[in-house]
Amino acid sequence: MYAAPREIREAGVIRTDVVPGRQRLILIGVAAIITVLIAVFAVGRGLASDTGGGTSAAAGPTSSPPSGSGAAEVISDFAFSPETITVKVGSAVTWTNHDPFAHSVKSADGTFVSQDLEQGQTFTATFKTAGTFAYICGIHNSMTGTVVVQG
Ligand SMILES: [Cu+2]
Repeated sequence: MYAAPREIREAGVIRTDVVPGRQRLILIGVAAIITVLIAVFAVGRGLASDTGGGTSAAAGPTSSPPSGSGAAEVISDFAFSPETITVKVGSAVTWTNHDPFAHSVKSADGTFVSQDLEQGQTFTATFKTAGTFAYICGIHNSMTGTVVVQG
């Protein structure tokens, strides 16, 4: 019963002796600066790793063609988007299936036919001659699209 009050008094004395007012302010200031620096470094590393990851992820799964010579088609909700895509001769068009069902790309004249594409899979066709190429999904024939290739 007598020990508890003494400990409290001792603790109070220790605090006052070891950390006087001025030193307390300095310590608080230094601690605040260190905290800010750590936060800045943490954010910087986070952003750097995010950027790196995004870049490698984009380059990884598909050898995506340069934006100047390639175009992207999305297969989603049982539709090709855009339904009509216009590219220049020599361009590649890459279809990516976003549906949790298999789809395929099958041109009316048979010049380009994909295998069945599961979710996340891609198919790329390169168009070396000008013309209008209609295509469908080989699994769901009501899904239609058109590639217009301009010379
Ligand atoms: Cu389909």
